[in-house]
Amino acid sequence: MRKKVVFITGAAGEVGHALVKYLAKEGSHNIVTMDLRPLPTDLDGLVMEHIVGNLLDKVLLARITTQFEIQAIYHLAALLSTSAEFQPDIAHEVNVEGTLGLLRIAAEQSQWRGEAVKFIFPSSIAVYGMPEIDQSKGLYQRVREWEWNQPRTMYGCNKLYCEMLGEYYSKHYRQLAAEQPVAVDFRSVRFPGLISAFTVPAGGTSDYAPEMLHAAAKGEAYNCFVRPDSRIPFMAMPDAVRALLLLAAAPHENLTRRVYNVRAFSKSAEQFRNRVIEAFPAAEIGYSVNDKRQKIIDSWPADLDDSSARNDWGWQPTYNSERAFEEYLLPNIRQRYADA
Ligand code: AKB
Repeated sequence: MRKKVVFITGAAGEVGHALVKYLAKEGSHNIVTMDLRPLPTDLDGLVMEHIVGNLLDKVLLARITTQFEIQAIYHLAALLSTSAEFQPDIAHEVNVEGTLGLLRIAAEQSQWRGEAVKFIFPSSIAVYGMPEIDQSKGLYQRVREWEWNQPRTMYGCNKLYCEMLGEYYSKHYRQLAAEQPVAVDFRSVRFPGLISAFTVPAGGTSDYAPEMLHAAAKGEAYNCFVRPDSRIPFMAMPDAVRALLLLAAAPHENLTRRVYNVRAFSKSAEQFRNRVIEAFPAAEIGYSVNDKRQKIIDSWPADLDDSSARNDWGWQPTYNSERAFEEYLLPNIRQRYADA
């Protein structure tokens, strides 16, 4: 008998780390994880099995599908926006081929079980590409899901296309077959920049905010790579995990879309810097603008309209900016570096 599991890819990454902790605490699922790296040691004992391996390894994936009955997939593995620009071909392989391979597995397992496998996919604000006119971010503040879907990065293109693949596997897969197969239950949230107290991101373009905060907490100087007026929305990591879980748990009939914007607060780099300095008055935070990364941030909206998520599945962030700093980021980050 195959064991029923929830399968998490990219489990050693930032969101994976937080999601595994949460799901393990909840205790209602067997968790199987996969990543190129071993799991961080603080996740020891929390999962049934961790597989160190490559998502593109078809033999390994075949072994996983033979061994487990997958009820839900949280597909978190991805090369983020800055990394992907250095290796666009690899990014395409990991971000697109990797996702397609998992959608195939989800489709196959849905047939086998006679019940849809849930496929939870974190997409990104990177799917947007604001027009290159002065003040465009000021003109179009809270962008809705279907607006400005003209990404300027490989990562954004990959995420947008995978959203479409997810829709296809949910609604139109094998549409000409005599018998309709059981569809995959694909659901996706478009994340803004994420900030964790416990982990530091790697390879993203929204990384300046968490990098600034962690550097200040460690007593290290930091030069922010975007201009002071750069503004995008952010979210504290516990809210990111909550968004994934709330969407996964939402009754199917309540969903009017498969892809939802979520956001918690929108801040400029300078506002973020001021808040960090308020918490760590000795912090040395300057600016050393990288024009190329700046262009990426300029192409992302200043904020997102998340009203569909609020209406359909009761999305509401727990942490606005002040609560995020006071109740989650600062206490945990202070303790983290005091213990180090
Ligand atoms: C990145 O900066 O690439 C990510 C994202 C916004 O999806 N953090």
